[in-house]
Amino acid sequence: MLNLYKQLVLGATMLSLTVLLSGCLGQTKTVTPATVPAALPSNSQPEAQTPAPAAPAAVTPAPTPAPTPAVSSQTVSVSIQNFAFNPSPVKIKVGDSVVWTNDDPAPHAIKAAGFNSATLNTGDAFKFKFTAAGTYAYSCAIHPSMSGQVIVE
Ligand SMILES: [Cu+2]
Repeated sequence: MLNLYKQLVLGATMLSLTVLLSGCLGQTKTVTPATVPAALPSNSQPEAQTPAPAAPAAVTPAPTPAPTPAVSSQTVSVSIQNFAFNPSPVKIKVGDSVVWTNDDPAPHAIKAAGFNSATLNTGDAFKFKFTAAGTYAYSCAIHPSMSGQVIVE
């Protein structure tokens, strides 16, 4: 009677062990396919992020050429020779300057409504910057018959 009971207990433990083992094997099998599809989207994500920083880099140099044509700061030369201004009239843009140089043996001076130079002896120069658009008529303070024009656009 005792031996029969032992055999029953042993058989029961053996059965439960095989159930446990098969249960464990079944669980590891279900875990494995779950990790495979999870790894695929994580690999595709860094590939999609790589071309993304190239877009903001192309936007950065765009605002740079905008302020370039707004400011003009050129200097135009006018020669005073043979009791005349050459060239005249001169056409410039707002922000440009005109430099008058006396290439005559006689002294001259620039006289205008908005600006006046000192007496310019041979080789002397006078520079004026025009900050507003308009037509500026000028003459020589020493020789009133000498006249010239600056057109600021
Ligand atoms: Cu003069």
